[in-house]
Amino acid sequence: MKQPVRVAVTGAAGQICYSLLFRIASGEMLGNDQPVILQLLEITPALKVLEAVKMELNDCAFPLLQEVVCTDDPAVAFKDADYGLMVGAKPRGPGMERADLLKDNGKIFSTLGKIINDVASANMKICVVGNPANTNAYILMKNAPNLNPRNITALTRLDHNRAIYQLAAKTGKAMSGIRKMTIWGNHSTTQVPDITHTTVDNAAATDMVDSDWVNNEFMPKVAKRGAEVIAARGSSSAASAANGVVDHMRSWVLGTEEGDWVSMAVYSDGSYGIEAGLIYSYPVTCQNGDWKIVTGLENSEFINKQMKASEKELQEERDTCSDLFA
Ligand code: NAX
Repeated sequence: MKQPVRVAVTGAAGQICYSLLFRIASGEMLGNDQPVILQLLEITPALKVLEAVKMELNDCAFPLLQEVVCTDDPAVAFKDADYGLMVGAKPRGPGMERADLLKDNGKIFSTLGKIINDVASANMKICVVGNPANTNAYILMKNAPNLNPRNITALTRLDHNRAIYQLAAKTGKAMSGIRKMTIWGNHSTTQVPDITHTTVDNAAATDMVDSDWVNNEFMPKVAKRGAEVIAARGSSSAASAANGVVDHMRSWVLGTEEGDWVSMAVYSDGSYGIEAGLIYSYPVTCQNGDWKIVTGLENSEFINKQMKASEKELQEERDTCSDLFA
């Protein structure tokens, strides 16, 4: 039996976590031979609900679940954590500007970054989910200089999976035959869902659909899918977001499949002309617990322009929050 690993999860009494925690405990995220200790963080008023989540986790009798810690103290939640899933954040309320959301949630991530810097292992692998995810990851990174910046990532796998579904639905092919989907940029409506290099049953996706559908239906549909779910459900995507986190971490820790890649928002090294240091979504392959940006892809002028627009949005978000990091 492997040694248990510690998974810290914030916002643990919320919607996404009500799906996510059970899938981590069942072994779907880190492998069905990997025991886990869950270290769950919530704000004080949500601790009672969190206790109920703990009761339900225990009542599942998951063989891999060794312990569940519930706390409102980030220093307890992140102590010696091997993985950090940063879900906790405020949702955007009525009449709230994007800039207000940036400021409010940015503060959460600057505070947590400082605490993580002191108590967590320098090798802790982090996935930021709370919005604005890329910029929150950037703020956390700037406040946690002891951490390896390569280990601070943000979630765009939900967008990636949404894109696979849209292409499968359009072509009438199985999702399992789709490889090399790409989401570039920010987890926002400026994201760039890109099928230029995608294959469907080993054939080029671009030969199966016309560019008018790609540019005017597929791209906006994927980028605005979150809003479509909110409009139908009354609250934001939860189970599919949790599934995105499971996929993101599983690919990172256990590796991507030969001949495929996944989308992750990672620390930019300047690839594809994007400012180095931004947390930007790229196609990546993963092996031995590390990710690598796929290089050398030829992009059209149209895609390049969209990628630059998403980079610009990230630069602006960062500049709005510059008081939250040195
Ligand atoms: P909920 O409002 O259901 O849950 C959030 C939880 O976080 C609440 O229980 C709250 O008490 C807790 N929380 C707030 N501040 C905290 C803090 N400082 N420390 C610890 N916990 C704290 O939201 P949920 O539906 O779970 O969504 C969580 C976040 O994910 C939101 O910011 C949402 O916008 C974002 N999303 C990100 C997605 C992505 O692909 N990156 C997609 C889904 C989702 O929109």
